[in-house]
Amino acid sequence: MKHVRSPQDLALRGAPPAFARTLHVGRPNVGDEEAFMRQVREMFDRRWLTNNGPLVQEFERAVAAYHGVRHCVAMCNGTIALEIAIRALALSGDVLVPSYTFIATAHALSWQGIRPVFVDIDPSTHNLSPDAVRRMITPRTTGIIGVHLWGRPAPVDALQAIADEHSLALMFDSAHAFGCSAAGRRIGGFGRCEVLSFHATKVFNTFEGGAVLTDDDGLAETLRLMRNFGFAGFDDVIHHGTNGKLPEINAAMGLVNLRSLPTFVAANRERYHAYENALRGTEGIHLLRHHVADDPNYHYVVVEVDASMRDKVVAVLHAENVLARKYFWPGCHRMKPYRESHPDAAAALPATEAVADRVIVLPTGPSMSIEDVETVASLLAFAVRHHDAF
Ligand code: T4K
Repeated sequence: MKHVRSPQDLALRGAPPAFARTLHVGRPNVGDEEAFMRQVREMFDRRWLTNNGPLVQEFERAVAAYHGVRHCVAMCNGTIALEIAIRALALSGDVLVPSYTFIATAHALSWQGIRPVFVDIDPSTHNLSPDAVRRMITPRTTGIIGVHLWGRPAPVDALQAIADEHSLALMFDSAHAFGCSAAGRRIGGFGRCEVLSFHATKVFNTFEGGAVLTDDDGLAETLRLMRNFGFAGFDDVIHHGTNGKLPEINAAMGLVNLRSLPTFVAANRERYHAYENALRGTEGIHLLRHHVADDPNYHYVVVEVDASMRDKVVAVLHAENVLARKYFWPGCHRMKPYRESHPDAAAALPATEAVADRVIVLPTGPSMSIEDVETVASLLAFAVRHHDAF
């Protein structure tokens, strides 16, 4: 087997790792660097660096058109975009969220005095379970935040039906889902609004950045006011607000990367299928598959192994310079702030607990060759087969 050695040879026991350079989950995708530099030079000539400059406006139009929505309100990162969207929707009391998500989804609520109520997932999709959502609704509930985890669409229709039935606001954390579709419908137009992240590690990045997408004109207007301290003119503050503005240089990166997005997604797709082929039939490794009707960005390659071996397998991969990640272990409800405020949450989250103990996210993207993918898959299979030896 190419590059894969016996347990005695593995780096854990002192041998050099399989990869001379580290393979990261989330290595940034960068489009045409020269085009970016040209945009930056023009930006300096204009001396317009932030606050709704021409690049931000062009970027917002492009992202809105790409997602087929009326409004894209760009922000400085996805977390601030979540916070501002939550406030603009006037959520309060309790809001239902998955625990199996990045911590920002929960923090965006608790940061503003709203209690995240952690809801279990469907273990086959890693997304919110509509039945579990129904069970957790109380008179204190004001909203639901669905997460399209790994770019797999959340159960958008079922969540909307529940929200309508109980008069709850529904929004989505779509940080992973740039360019994804749910059965032919592009992510971006579901619920009252959807929130994107353009962090460096995402399929589409602006260094840091985020946005709220919505078809609601009134909501978009409120979001725009809130991201700029509530200013309606030079001297006129008509709304509470904060500083959520996206600088021009980030928008320049976004405009350049948007042109290369099809290339990034094609590279991800090819690597996903290479993993699929290499791991087909391998006992003890389950690759999370996409629904045939969806059109994913393939940015996260997610496998599950038995919980008893997961950490050992990750340690072997790390020793081989494959920086696989245990996203999103241990689940938000087990992170210190929520462990303290939600001591009994685990009882309602059996699928979350099981999945969080099983998942490994593998590196992918244009910076890896197909041969790299095959080597990582071989190492993974090897580590699973021999986990008892470590
Ligand atoms: N909702 C969800 C569901 C999210 O996943 C996120 C963010 C958000 C909301 C909030 O959006 P933002 O406020 O971030 O826009 C990361 C990211 O910081 C975070 O953006 C992301 N989700 C989360 C899934 O992952 P870390 O701590 O794992 O990332 P970091 O900085 O360690 O980078 C991961 C790997 O990427 C590293 O091993 C090295 C590599 N890397 C990273 C950077 C920044 C590079 O090679 N180059 C780089 O420039 O949290």
